[in-house]
This record gives sequence, structure tokens and C-alpha cells, in this order.
Amino acid sequence: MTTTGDALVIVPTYNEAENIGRLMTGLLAEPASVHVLVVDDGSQDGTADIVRRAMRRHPRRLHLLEREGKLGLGTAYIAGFRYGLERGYRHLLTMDADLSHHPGHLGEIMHMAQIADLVIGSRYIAGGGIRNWGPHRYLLSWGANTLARSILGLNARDCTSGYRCYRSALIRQLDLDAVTSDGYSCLMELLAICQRRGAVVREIPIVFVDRRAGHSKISSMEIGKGFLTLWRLRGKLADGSNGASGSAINRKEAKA
Ligand SMILES: Nc1nc2c(ncn2[C@@H]2O[C@H](COP(=O)(O)OP(=O)(O)OP(=O)(O)O)[C@@H](O)[C@H]2O)c(=O)[nH]1
Ligand SMILES: [Mg+2]
Repeated sequence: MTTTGDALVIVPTYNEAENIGRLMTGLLAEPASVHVLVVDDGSQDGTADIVRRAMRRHPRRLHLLEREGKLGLGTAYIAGFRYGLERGYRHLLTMDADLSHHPGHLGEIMHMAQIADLVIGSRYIAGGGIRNWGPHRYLLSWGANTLARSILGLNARDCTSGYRCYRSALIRQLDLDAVTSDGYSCLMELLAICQRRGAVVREIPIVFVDRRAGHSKISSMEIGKGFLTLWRLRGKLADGSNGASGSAINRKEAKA
């Protein structure tokens, strides 16, 4: 199945009824070739109903993938990637539903995607920033990034940003079945395997605004799991699974 859409923005949701409407409005203001896929994990607050209603007005641009229960951010991304690859989108983007990632950065990210395989909306380069975080949240993000860079050898300044644009040709080369992080650490795993594939990774500054509505889904359990995952990933990547050998990305196909 193919589509005329150039870019699919994958938005994982779990109980984001207070945010998803505004986010969809922002994304629909982007060029018509930008489509949106909400991957909802059985939200009990009516998130999927809001998306379904909006889809009646924008059947070509809005898509919904509903899953039975809360299966994790990582598996939501992977499900979104598979959906986008099957439909022939050239770029697969990811962003949070809680308005922390402003759709206004999309243009610049897409522009940079013309010369990069992976573009990260980055809080930690000049021009980027964070609004309304407390010290605990800064510390957590700083710790995760510092460890990801030193343990996994990642080069990006912002390794945990979920605002990204992947070239589909890059994602197609990855063994998605071998991506084992189901939660937030999936962001680090995906970045690690893309980097090892030889992907050209660029960062664009974004200002991240802490959510004003709804609740964070990062639990202490999730944080602990994330840090343990770093060590597991180090071993796994050293084994050479999922592209450790490196390989050129077919950029001709990507530009077709
Ligand atoms: N489909 C799906 N989406 C999820 C799951 N967990 C979180 N999300 C979504 O992933 C995005 C990021 O989650 P947040 O809780 O905002 O996490 P965060 O932005 O890293 O952290 P905060 O600063 O606390 O908001 C949001 O759109 C969530 O609704 C999940 O298990 N399944
Ligand atoms: Mg958030």
C-alpha cells in the first residue's frame, strides 16, 4: 500500500485526551504531505475517540493505531515505523503528545532531513532549551544523557529526545524485531543502532516545554529499567547485533 504522504508523524499516546486535540490542530497546519499516526495504548480517557472524530474530517492525513493495553513507548514507535514503512512514507517522525514538542519546529527538522538520515530535536545544543522543569527532572535527563554518551558511545548531545525524524531508508535497514527496549530506553537503543549503521545524525535546537495537562508516564520503575537497559545494550551492541558492522544507507532510494 502506498500513499502520497511524504512524512508520517508517529505520536504515541496513553491518556492524552487533554492534549491530543491541540497537537493534531498544530500538525494539520503543516503542509498536506505531513500525515499523523496516533498509536494509542487503550487510553481510558477517550484519547482514541477524539482522534477518531478528527479523522472523519481529515481521513487522508490522520491515522490511528489502537493497541490493547499499555505496551510501552518503545513498542509504540516500532509499531508506528512498521505502519509507515508499509505505506511508503519517506520520513518517519516521532513526537510526544503532551505539547512538549512544538509542531513549529517541524519545518526546520524536515529541512535538515534533506541532508541527514536522522534529525533530533535537541534541547542541549545552542538555541535549544527546556521550560518549567524542576531540578529533579534536569538531573534525571542529564544523568541519562551522560551515561548514554559514555556507556553506548553516542555522539548526539540529546540522546533521549523523542522528537526525531528518521529517513525511512534507514529504518528499513534495521532489524526492528531485535530492538528489545520496550520503554523510554528505546530512544537510546534506536540512536545507538542508527549510529552504528553509519547514519548521518544532525541536531536542531528545540525548546521543550514541560506538559501543562495530563500526567507524566515516567514511573520510578521505568527510570530504573532505563538505567539497567543501558548496560544490557552495551553488551548487546558489543555483540554486533543489529548493524554493528555498519553499512551505508541507500540515500538514492531515500530521495526517490
Ligand atoms: N502508546 C503509548 N504511548 C506512551 C506510553 N507511555 C508513554 N506514552 C506517550 O509517550 C509520550 C511521552 O510520555 P511522557 O509521559 O510525556 O514522557 P516525557 O515527556 O518523557 O516525560 P514528562 O516530562 O514527564 O512528560 C506521551 O505522548 C505519552 O502519552 C505507552 O506505554 N504507550
Ligand atoms: Mg512529556
